[in-house]
Amino acid sequence: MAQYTKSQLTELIIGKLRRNFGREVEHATPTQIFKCCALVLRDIMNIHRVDTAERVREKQARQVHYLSLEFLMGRSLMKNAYNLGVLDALTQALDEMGFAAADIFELEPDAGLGNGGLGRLAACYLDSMTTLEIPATGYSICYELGIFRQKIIDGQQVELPDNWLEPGEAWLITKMDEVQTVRFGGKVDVHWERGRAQVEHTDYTSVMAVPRDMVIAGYGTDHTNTLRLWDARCALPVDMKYYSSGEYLKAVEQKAMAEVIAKVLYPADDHYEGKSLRLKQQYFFVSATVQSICRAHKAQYGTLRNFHEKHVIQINDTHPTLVIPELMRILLDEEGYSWEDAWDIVSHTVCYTNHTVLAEALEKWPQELIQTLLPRIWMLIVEIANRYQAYLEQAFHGDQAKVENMAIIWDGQVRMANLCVCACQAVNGVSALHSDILRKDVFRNACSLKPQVFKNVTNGIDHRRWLSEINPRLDGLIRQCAGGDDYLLHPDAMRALEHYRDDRAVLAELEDIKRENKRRFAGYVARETGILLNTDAMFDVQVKRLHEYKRQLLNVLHIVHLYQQIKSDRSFEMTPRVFLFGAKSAPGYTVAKEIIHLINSLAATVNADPACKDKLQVVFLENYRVSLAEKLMPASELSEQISTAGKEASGTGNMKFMMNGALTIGTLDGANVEMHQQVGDENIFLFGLTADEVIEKKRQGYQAYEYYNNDPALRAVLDQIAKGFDDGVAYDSITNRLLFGGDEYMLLADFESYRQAQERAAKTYLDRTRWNQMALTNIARSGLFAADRSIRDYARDIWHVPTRE
Ligand code: 26Q
Repeated sequence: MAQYTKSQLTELIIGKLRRNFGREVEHATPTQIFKCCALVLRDIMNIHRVDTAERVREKQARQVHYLSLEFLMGRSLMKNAYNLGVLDALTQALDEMGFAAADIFELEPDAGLGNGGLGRLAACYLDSMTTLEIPATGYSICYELGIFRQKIIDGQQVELPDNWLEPGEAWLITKMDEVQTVRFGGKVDVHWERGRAQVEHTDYTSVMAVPRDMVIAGYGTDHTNTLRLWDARCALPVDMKYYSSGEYLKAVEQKAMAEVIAKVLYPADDHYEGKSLRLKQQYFFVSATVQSICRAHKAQYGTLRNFHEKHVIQINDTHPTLVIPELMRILLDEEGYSWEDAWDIVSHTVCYTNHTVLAEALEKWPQELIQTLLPRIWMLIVEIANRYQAYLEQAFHGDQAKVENMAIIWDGQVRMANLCVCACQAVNGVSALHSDILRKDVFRNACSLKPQVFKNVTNGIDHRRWLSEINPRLDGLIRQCAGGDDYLLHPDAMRALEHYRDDRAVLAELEDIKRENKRRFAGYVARETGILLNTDAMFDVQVKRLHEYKRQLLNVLHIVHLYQQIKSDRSFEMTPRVFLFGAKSAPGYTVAKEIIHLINSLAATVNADPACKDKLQVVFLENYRVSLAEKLMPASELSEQISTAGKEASGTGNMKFMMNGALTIGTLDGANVEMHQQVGDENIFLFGLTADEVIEKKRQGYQAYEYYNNDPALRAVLDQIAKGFDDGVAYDSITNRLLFGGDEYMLLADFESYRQAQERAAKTYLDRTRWNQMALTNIARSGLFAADRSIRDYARDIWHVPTRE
């Protein structure tokens, strides 16, 4: 790998400053310095990019295309410097110019092009695919506004626009020579000529798709990949030509449609809404992507006949499903292939990852919407659906219940997951339990026909970012114990830490690292909010999107229980705790917003009560995002992973906590199951019903209020929440939902078990040696959750591409 020294970087940055801003260092603003750093690293990566592209072309290598409506990239400056091996040199160069590197890094806006888990997973996977030298491209939309900025005003969430492009677009390169055109609406006529269908599409609206590429650097390699973000522009300018030819309205329409498509990321996660703009976004990005892959392929091979040998398309949840009919369209309408030949290519190219089993998250589009917006795509979906239906009738000997369950079009709706299952040679879940549920429940009928299609790839995280980069002292300790930096490319090497389980010096160092990280985080919170965190207390953290199934409310029930004990018993002794929450709610999700309000009401009361001093503190952290998580994970001690068993597909926050030495309190849900397998009963605080028990209890007729009647502590907690706290806001709508609304996520059934697990955690925390040993074991065994492992699984079992050793 080419290396850059401090003085080389200084020279490059100063050069940029002069050329792009006409400034000398003495007169440069920090933002200008940030931009110049980004441009300098971008140049370096671009040189690698050209070489990589040439190598891939020469080798005629098989390529991965990762399609996702979300890439939650966060910040890139420190990450790119780290991967390029110039982090120290850059830090020194900045220092010499009179700027603190940390301050410059802090200026960068998060690229928040995602909601949560699914989007962050895509970002971690880009890093690993690149580090493992897989020729891969990510594709998404260049949203002008990423996930909204959350402000808490009077205890409630308010959404503000997130304008990340200034100065975030320093990383992007616009490729005007690779523009594609995407067609919407209009009329389609098919007529037959000499046995071949001739498709005529008229009266459509065109939108121009402009690639804005972000180069991705791998760690310890010159291999680079690209994240291609499609921007939407008007295909034709509104000019006099159109005014006079009667095309005036068409031109205005085109401009309006183009401008809105890439405007904003939909901020709902795990909840599907049948909005036509969302469908436009999906087709826009899918069509531009498929056209661009096909164009490059034809330029190299002159034919699409070998397309499936050279490309694999990974569909990140059902959001890019239209890639299936779009590729069919190109092979049939533009290449003139037979249906059978086209289907053979498509079905050997696409793979689908499912990220949720929640019924409300499964995408179903009204058929009229697809029909009007995408008339040709609709015809192709109908043909795929009819052929599949015929196959199912035969395979299930006319069992109508099964045929209906797997149908692609039913009741006027297009079911995207079934379209994926029909077309894909590989369908995978994201944790062992989740993949089991897919096989035995969600896709049981499809699985009975083709069991070999259904696979598991347990999620993973970029351990270089989520450990080494954000927790440098822990990184140092691991290097010391595991014999150097080998673990950065071989995460299993972290296991070596276990030899030091009884080493008092190592345990003391672990404790000291956590203490320093807590203080640093407390310093940040104090500067940003004025709130002083008690750093002697256990940092007990639940950060993730706000959703009922994730049960932030169960955490609240327990906190209120602690508060009531403090208030009713003056001599009540407890392990001091700071409860930290961070969560965005979908703007239209009323219950979730009420829960945020409740947490803030509770926090205000507890924090103002002298009885809680040095014992109990509750803080809601505003605007939880990647860059905040990076500060918080190293400072966390207890990780709350308390979803109703069977509902959280995997979780990835759980892995970030574990790698940074927090202990988990959790249910046997998602990847917690594998975590438990790794560390054993003694190194995790498990509680609650299992996924099977949840189902069994519902079958028997679960009655939430019986728990209220039979448990006085729980009753007191719910009564208090119904009445509310010092601010006088009542939350009976929330308690009524639990008591009389069925308590869908079974909080009351798990409350007592959760309380006991919390008691075990509190008690263990007082035994410092024991706690530190548990933390050490968790870190040592977290290698399984490195994204490198996940990507090797995909490469071997699904993509069939080689990886670096
Ligand atoms: C769909 C249609 C219309 C509008 C929005 C959506 C939409 C958007 C985002 C639906 C779902 C999502 C995001 C889902 C998600 O983040 N799922 C999480 O994926 C993680 C990575 O696999 C898992 O770890 C989490 O368990 C899962 O909840």
